[in-house]
Amino acid sequence: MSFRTTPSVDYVEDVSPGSGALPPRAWYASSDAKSLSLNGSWRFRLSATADAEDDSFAAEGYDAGGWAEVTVPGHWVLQGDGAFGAPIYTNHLYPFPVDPPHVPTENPTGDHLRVFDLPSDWPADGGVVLRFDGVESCARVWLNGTDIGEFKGSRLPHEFAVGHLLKPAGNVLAVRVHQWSAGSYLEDQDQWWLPGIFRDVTLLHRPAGSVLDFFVHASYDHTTGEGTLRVESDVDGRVLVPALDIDVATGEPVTVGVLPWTAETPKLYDGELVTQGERVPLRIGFRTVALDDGLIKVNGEPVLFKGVNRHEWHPEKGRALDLETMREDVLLMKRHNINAVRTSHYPPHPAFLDLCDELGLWVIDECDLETHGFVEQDWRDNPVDDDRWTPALLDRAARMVERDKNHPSVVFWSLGNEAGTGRGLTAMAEWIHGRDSSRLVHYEGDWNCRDTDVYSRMYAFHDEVEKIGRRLDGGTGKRRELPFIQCEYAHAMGNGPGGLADYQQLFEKYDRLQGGFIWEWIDHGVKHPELGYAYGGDFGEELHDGNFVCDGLLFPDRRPSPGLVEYKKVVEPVRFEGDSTNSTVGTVRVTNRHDFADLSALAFEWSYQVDGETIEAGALNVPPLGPGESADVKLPEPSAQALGDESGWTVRALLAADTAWAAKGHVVAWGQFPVAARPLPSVPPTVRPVSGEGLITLGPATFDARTGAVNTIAGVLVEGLKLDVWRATTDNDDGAEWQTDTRYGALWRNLGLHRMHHRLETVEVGEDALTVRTRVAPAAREVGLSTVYRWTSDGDRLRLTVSVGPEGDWKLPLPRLGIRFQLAEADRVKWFGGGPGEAYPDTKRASMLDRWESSVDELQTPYVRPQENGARADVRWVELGGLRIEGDPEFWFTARRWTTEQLDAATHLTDLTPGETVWVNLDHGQHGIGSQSCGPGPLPQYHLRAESAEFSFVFSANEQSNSLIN
Ligand code: IPT
Repeated sequence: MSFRTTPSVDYVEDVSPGSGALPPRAWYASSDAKSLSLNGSWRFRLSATADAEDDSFAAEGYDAGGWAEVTVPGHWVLQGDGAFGAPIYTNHLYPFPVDPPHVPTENPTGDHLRVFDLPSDWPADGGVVLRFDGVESCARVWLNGTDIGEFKGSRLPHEFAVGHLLKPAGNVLAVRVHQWSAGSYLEDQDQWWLPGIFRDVTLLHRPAGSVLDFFVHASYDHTTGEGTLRVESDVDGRVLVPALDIDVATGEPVTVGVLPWTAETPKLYDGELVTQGERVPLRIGFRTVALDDGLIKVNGEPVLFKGVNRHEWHPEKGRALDLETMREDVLLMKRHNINAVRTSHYPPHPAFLDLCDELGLWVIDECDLETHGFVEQDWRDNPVDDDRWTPALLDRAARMVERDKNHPSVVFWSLGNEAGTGRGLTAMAEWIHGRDSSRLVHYEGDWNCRDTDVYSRMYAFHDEVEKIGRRLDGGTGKRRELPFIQCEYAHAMGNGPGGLADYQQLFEKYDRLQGGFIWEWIDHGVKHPELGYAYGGDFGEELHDGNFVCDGLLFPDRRPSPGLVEYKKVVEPVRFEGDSTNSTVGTVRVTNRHDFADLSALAFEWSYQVDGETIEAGALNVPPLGPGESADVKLPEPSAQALGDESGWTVRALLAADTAWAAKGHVVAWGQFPVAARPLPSVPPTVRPVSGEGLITLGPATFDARTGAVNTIAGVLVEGLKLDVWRATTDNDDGAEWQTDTRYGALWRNLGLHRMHHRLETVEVGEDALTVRTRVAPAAREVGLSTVYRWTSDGDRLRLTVSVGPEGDWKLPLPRLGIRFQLAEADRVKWFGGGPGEAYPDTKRASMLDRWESSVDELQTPYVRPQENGARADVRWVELGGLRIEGDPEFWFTARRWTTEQLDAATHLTDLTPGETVWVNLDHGQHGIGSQSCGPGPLPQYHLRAESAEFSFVFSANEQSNSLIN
């Protein structure tokens, strides 16, 4: 065998999809044919360029003993502790010159080597296929010294026939992987660039007469309740479905009564495809997807997508996900009332789709295609509009459709993401429509919907969505006939997204609006020894997009963020509405908001709270309403009525029995209905302030006589109490760079709201009050807030009333409005108000009124880039640090072990070091959150306008002192 000394690497920049691979086909796991996983430790050598090394390493007998090792599946840049390069994060910019199909000379190239024996029971007959499930971005493969081909299409499978090359022992599999290739131009998704063999490598025995490719057609006729099954197979055989008494030849249709598959009721029938040489398990779900009457219907019913965009992500393994992690994703989605997933922006590991079939999620399966970086040159030379690239596009479409066509969960094929428009996309859509008429085609990039079966957009603002819902948006004739989805909306970057409930209301109101998919599922933070989680720029990238890669509903460690908890509440499939006309003897209207399931899987509970304490609870009888049905259900009359206290009902829908995705008792939906309003705290001003030596005493408090600043309350040191309007700006406050007039983060800083001056005007010791008049204003500006602190007491309790009056022409909303102070010691916190998690004006549907308890540390929400977080809404009272604080009216409560300024300056969580003291904010108002990091800002009703305001807090000694709580 001879090897070239300077190997040709022309294939790297070749726009063609590759050579040598077998035609694409269905992905399945055989019941009886043998397979051998080649995952594990491989020998690894990294070169700086594609042609640095010759191909002699592929020869049998090559000694790679001196090479490093990497784990397959994996990305080499996430292994070797930095010895193998580093990840690069860009949103849409290509991290190399746009010079298609050329890629940089510096092209990290990883030679992978694995020597393996066949198991002793490996059959001698038949063929063998070598399958790669995912390699980024281009690979060339040799087996036992023979060059068997090269391929591109990172998140797509490639198979090679290798039976003739194998021997019982000492097989040498050599894979050369180039980080950059012509294929990189088609893979400009907003994510980390992560080269490597990141999905499984498997050897599949192919017995004589085994299955080649097959297509399960399983439709459902909702008018008859019958399903029709027909399995097309390249190799003839029989199709068995014991539970349905089906035993038919391949290709033959059979119609029987079945239970349909839906995401809510994922009924799968186990079957088998049996050919002469192989048995293949089938999991058959009967369902019919159609565009009917301008609506997306499954089994005759319109569906409402409560979806999420899912990138594959693991903080240590990147896109090399294990089965447990995939399962965790699906379980978390199901437990949060999510019913749909868009596999942004490439076909996922095939096992993920098995889980969607089994546990029930509607899937938009998206092709591995994005050319977003061409937007920088007005889409000139866009590969999707250049015939030379069309074979590569068609290859990608075919590899997706053929691999995934047997999954009932897949209802849409998506051509790709952010690739502009062009003939190549049309060719893909035509091919897909021709190959699989049982599903719909999605693509967002063409608002004229030339090639698609749905009008899809991303980040459309609420008002435009409403216009589309009302069919007042115009557009091409074809578009006007189509249903609408938001394939991306509600950008979950940092604190947020806000405005979810307002979108959901629109989706539920207008038939044409069939829901949407939150951007996105998980923060792509990379676990980092010094930074906690790294994001763009942390690896010294030449170009990067910072923490735009951390915009998920899950933190990198898969802990749900408040955004996910909010989404769960907003899309809950049971709605409870109170009857405000009938207060004490309540009636609640229960609506089944499922598209398919009745309520028989749920149990219902009621409870009655007085002053936040549950005093009675019981089961609630709700009829097993069908989808869309409502019933008025009477709440039992509570036997005890605590007069004079705030009271109200809480009702819950819970799983009546264990399901495949959550245990019995899991709460699916809830509602709360007030009965008696809270009596506001009143403190008769019976005690007069007394001036002493440098101090003023008023009831339980002492003040600095010169400044009027409070020193102690009930013996507790209270430092630096003053008006506060600043918050550490959120990603949504800062807004995306392309948004102009509403990027409040920068506008607030420019105005100086983060460095307000407090000018003391007067300290007035009156008959029954201590009054401190101030003016709070930023340097260099004429606007200000006249701020009066009025302190009164009844001897035991101390009341502070803050009156704020804006002066000058305020053009901006305020970030927050309230007071802040410092406590020397505080750890446990108890409160009666919204919880358990944080909430802001447009993110507070999930905030449940109750009594809650937490430590100060647990109040923090760990956004990967630190920012305002952790406020608790509608707080009636809070106890911490030896004080009890009641609000008139309710307030927003925040406590942290660092200042807002420290939070604002931090770039990673590891920048935040707890100080000795605890900083407390009690806010009368918070500005909304919105989703402006890639969408609309907070809707006007959630703006905190600079207006006159008055609010009070009543301080007293916490009877259960801090040490007792601990
Ligand atoms: C949209 C992309 O489709 C998605 O991949 C991601 O980048 C998201 O935005 C933002 O996080 S493109 C949008 C900038 C119009």
